[in-house]
Amino acid sequence: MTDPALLNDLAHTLRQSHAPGYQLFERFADEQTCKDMLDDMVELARRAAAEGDAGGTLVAPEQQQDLNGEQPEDFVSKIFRVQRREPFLRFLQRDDVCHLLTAALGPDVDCFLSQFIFKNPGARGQPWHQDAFYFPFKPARPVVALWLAITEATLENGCLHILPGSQNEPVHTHVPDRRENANYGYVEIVDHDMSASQPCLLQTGDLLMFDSHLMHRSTDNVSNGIRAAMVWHFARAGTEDLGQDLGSGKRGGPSPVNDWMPLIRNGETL
Ligand SMILES: O=C(O)CCC(=O)C(=O)O
Repeated sequence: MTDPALLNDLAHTLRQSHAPGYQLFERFADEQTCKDMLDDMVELARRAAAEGDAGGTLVAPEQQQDLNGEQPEDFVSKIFRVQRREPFLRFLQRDDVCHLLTAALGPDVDCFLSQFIFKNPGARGQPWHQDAFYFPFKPARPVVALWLAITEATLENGCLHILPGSQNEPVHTHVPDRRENANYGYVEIVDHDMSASQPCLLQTGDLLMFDSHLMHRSTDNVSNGIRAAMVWHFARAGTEDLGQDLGSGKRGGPSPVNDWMPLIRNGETL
């Protein structure tokens, strides 16, 4: 485990205006942990396809039509609401995850959203956005994400690109992803200069932590292999979810992908 004092310092600076708005923790998870997560999601995708039982999760199909594959998981974009499943919960219960989250958010933390991203060969990237656009919360901040590389992330297989310093921006206008067959919930910032963006080239097990206002995107997977990632989002306990379903474009109900799960109380993982 990384030194708790160091984790504390790194997570603490996440939102400071002079900081880049993100932090990379190399080799945070081991290969077996990443494999366990992928295996669990493959099994779930197959069961959901065969029996119609997604076990309380939400399976979003990849909308891009030119996909090659034989197994159900080859056609999945994301699976939401997975944080209560064993391999994911085990990760969230790590002491160093607790250190990171309490340093960034304080002693009482909920995990309110989780998504496993398959990003199969041919899958579309997610356009420039700020996660805060999807989170109509009171208070609106602090909210942070943990993005775990389940496989290597490269320029070819569609790694993340981030705009350092953009955590200082307000939430910008997001327009619907204009591409044909856009994936569930994809929207795009078109009123900001992204020319200073940087690609996040990651190894399996690398963890990226970032602020909900940080602008980021990912590109299409033009490689022959999968680029998988697991993403969790966290807010302070007691945060009010004002419940607009922005993902499906409907208004007035809670987002079907959110699942508020108490995780840390008084600095201790539950
Ligand atoms: O990993 C990706 O391809 C996109 C993920 C992303 O942008 C997000 O989780 O907000």
